[in-house]
Amino acid sequence: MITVFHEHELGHRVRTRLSGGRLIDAVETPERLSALLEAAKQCTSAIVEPGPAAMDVIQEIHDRGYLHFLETGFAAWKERFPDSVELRPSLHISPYMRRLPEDLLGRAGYYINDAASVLVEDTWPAVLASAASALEATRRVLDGAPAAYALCRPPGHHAYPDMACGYCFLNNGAIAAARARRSVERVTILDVDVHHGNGTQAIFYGRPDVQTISVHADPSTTFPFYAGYADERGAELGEGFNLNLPVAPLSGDEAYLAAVEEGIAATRDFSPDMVILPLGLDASEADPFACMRVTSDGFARMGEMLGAIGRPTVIIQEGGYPSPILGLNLIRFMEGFRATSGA
Ligand code: Q9C
Ligand code: ZN
Repeated sequence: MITVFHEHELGHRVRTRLSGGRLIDAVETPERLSALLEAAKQCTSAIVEPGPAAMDVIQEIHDRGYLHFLETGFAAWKERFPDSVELRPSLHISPYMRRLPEDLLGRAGYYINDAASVLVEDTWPAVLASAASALEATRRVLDGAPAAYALCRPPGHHAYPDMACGYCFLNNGAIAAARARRSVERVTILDVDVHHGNGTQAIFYGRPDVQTISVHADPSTTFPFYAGYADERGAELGEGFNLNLPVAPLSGDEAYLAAVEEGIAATRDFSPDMVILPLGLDASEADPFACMRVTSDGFARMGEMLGAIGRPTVIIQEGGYPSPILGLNLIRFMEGFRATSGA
């Protein structure tokens, strides 16, 4: 299996993170990508650079005004606040107020869900490169590779059509699914990041052609809090095609892998032509978010279980933050995946 990666993904250097009312060091850093890239060199066959991102596919998922804001918002922010290095709004829309204003700060609060989703100087090239990696990996699998790994950063699964959320700007997994749907009929997105794939769920909530499944820490205790519950099953034509599998916080391998197994059973029932696998490694026992206690052996077993689905698979990097075993967890996952899929 190849890894797809573009060096522009190493841009987008956000310095800070707001946690418990304190501004502390960021964790969604270029350094986490470097650690994953070193691991990918050890456990995949080659590192391949993607071609340019297909804007027409990105526009199938994302709103034009939002894309324009991502592309131009930081430069306009710099003009208004010359000494600022991070575009981070101090207010946001709510269910009670959701008009799109003209003002830049107003638009920032419209298009950005939370304090985690910060725009800096080179955010746009980084998010485009991240989506380009997802698209290139998808193209290779459509062309006959059994699997490909898109080393995407920034991650994507929290991003909505018109809203950045939880470090995510463009929903790489959804963009991959949109590309896949041009060539195949049925796609499953099976998300094992420790946080609910809320953006992905919303994008496909009314659709029966893209099944969305997410295994994650129970949102009643864990970000993104406001979605990801088991009773969210899809709407209208999409009813029954969204499956949430919340796991009690701080669970270990057995509980997390039991939920993954349930997701795999639902995938098999759907019988997709392609599986898109948003792979977060942040369920790790060593992850700084400390939501779950999955071990490196657990990631190896997860890889074995997911490889055994036996469908063409695009693995898309989501979360997973700096720890001494971040790279090891990717290596162990890939070893497991290869053992059962042959990819
Ligand atoms: N103290 C991904 O893993 N932080 N995003 C919430 C609560 C947001 C995680 C802070 C976590 C987002 C792709
Ligand atoms: Zn996550």
